[in-house]
Amino acid sequence: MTTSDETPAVNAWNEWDPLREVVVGSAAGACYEPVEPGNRPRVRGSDRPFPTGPKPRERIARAEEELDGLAALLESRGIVVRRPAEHDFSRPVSTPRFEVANQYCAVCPRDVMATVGNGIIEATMSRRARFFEYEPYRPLVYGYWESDPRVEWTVAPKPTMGPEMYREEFWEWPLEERYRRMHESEFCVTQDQVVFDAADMSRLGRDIIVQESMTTNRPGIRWLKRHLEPRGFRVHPVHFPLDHFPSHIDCTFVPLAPGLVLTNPERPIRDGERRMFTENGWKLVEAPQPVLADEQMPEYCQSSIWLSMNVLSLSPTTVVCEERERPLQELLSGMGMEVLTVPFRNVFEYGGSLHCATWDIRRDGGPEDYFPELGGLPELGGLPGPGGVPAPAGAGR
Ligand code: DAV
Repeated sequence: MTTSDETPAVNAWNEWDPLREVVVGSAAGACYEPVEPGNRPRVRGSDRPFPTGPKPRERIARAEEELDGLAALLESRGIVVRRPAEHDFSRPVSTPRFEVANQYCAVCPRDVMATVGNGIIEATMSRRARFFEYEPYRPLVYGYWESDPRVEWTVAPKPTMGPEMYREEFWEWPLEERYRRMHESEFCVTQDQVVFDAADMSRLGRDIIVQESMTTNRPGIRWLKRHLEPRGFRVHPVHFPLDHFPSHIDCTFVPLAPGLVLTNPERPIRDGERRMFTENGWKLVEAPQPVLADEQMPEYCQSSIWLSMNVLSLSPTTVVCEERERPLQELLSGMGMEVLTVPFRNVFEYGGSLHCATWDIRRDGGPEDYFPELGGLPELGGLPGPGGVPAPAGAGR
């Protein structure tokens, strides 16, 4: 891993600057996600029990072929592509506080790993089966960390994932109850420990938005705030009250370029939270209806049809979309963007599409302020970043 003198080995400040290096997930060894207090996977349109253990070889091969296809497309554009190490997901996890029969997969690095500026953050995760999901990425993390002293590596505090961390009755609430509670942001995880998945975060230069969800609680957001604000970021919690099962922000609110966010028409952002964007001249553009109806989604897929908008930006003007999502492709081309496509539907049952299945390591660009009207930008510090100077002792709060 060699890098130029100027750009640190790890450098990504937003979702859209020109992409230079990326990790693409792998379906090798993937298992069905187990039923656990933080997750009740269901077979779509059926009461059959959800399968357990390793996924069949052919299903894995179909997904891996599409992941390889994405990797090849990115390489053809001159982007360095890395893949996770092998990991035995069929092994149970047992800690002093819980046991789970098997793990999940390394298809979605986005859920676990975040690049924020010149730092890598490993999320706490919110589900037992994903407790050790950082492991397949560790050889890469060591590589980046060893190759460049400017790279900061942070592991967020692991929660116990014991029974006290979950509110199991959440899964039994009837829809009316959920509707009544939609503004409370109380889901299957309690507020007693720090919990977040990396995919609830979205990077907009010096501003980071974090969705409160089934996979990220208020202490999780507080931890990110207290970690990132002394390093020069502003961290903003965001909410999408009409999403009754929120998990990961990247099928809901997807920044594509400075001043431009693709939004989910079924999940508007909470009123007061929209202002930050409109007052800073940002445009929120609604994604078109996805081509697949709910009953056409793969039967083991736990995500919504809005995987359609889970796109990967290669630059502010180039975006990768799923091959069959024509309405979205037309919208984006109509806005002057170059749209690249790959088939990706066999990846859906592994929890995500193009954004979920990638983790950007290096993009051009630096710590821009895209929200000048917010004011009160903290000093860039802590990280020995582009300025090269670490923050003075006591700069944290
Ligand atoms: O809207 O179905 C999917 C998130 C995938 N990691 C949704 C969220």
